Amino acid sequence: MNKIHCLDSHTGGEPTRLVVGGFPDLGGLPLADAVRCLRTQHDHYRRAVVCEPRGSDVLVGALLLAPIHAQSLASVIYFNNVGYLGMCGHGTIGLMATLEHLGRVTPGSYAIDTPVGTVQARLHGQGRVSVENVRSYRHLASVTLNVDGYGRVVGDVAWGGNWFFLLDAGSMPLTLANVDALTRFAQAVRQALRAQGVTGRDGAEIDHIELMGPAHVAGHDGRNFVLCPGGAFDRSPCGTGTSAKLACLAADGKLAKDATWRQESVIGSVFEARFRPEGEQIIPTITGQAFLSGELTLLLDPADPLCWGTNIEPRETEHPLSDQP
Ligand code: PYC
Repeated sequence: MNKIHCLDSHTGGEPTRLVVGGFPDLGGLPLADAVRCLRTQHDHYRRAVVCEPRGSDVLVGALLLAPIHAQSLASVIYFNNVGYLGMCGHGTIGLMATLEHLGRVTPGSYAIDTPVGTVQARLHGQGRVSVENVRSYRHLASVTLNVDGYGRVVGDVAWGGNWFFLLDAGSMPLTLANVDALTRFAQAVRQALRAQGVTGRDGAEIDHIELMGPAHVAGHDGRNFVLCPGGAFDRSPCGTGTSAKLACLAADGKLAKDATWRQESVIGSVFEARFRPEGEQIIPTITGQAFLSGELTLLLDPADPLCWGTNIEPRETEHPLSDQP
C-alpha cells in the first residue's frame, strides 16, 4: 500500500495540506516542468491528496520539494481540487508554520521557490509569517462586463501570483450567511470573463474572482470574498488576492508605500499587507498566522476503487497555468 505523509494547517481558516513524502520523484525539474510533469503523468496524486474522500474542495495542497536556487530553503507547488496554482499566500504562511512545527526552521527570513517566482518568507515565530510575494501589478483597469442575470459590472484585472478579477460587491453583503449568493455571482462573473475574452497577460485565464467591500471591524481597511478556481471560497483573505488588491490601490494612488492595509476575509480573518514599489509594479508583503491541525499518513489502497479520489465532476474546468513574467 502506498503512503503519502502530510501535515495540515490552516491560515485564517483556509486549510493547507503540506506533502512531505510519498509523491513521485520529480527529479529536480525546473518548477514549470515539474508542474507539467505532475499534470500530465501524476495528476492522480493531486486528486488523492486534496479531493474526496481524503480532502475537500476547500483544501489547498502544497508539495514540498528541494530548492531550485542554491540560496533558497525549499520549493513548493500548490494545487487544489481542479489543478495547480501559481503561488499561494495563505499556503506559504502554512508551509513556514509547518516547517517551524517540524523544527526545520527558526525565526528568520527564507527564500521559497514557486512556479511563478521566488518569494521571501519571514518567520516571526509561533506560526506568524510575513510573505514578500512575487511582483504584482494591475493589468487592466475598469473593464466592463455583461454578466448574465446581473447586468453590467466594472472591475480590474490584476496579478498577485495568480490572476484576479476584482470588483466592488455593491449591495451584496460580504457575510457567511450570503456565501451562496456571492459564489453564484462570482461564478457568473468568471463565465462572463471567458465569454467576453477578458484574460490576464498573454491570454492567461483569470481563475480567481475577488469581491470587495467595506471592513466590518474598525481599524481594518476592507473585506473580501474570493472565489477559487475549483468553486470553493477562500476562508482567508487570500494572500495573492490581497497582493492583487494592493496593486490596484497602488495604481490608483490610494495606498502609500509601506502603509499597512488590513484585509478581512468573508469569515472575518485578517491579513496585514503593505507594499514597496518596483518600477511600475509592486512587491507586496502579506502577514498572517497559521496553526497546525494534523499530522497524517494517507493510505492508498490499490483495492479501493476510489483510491485516487472520487470522480465527482469539478464545478469548473481547469485551464493551464500560463508562463508568467
Ligand atoms: O492565499 O493566495 C492565497 C490563496 C490562493 C488560493 C487560496 N488561497
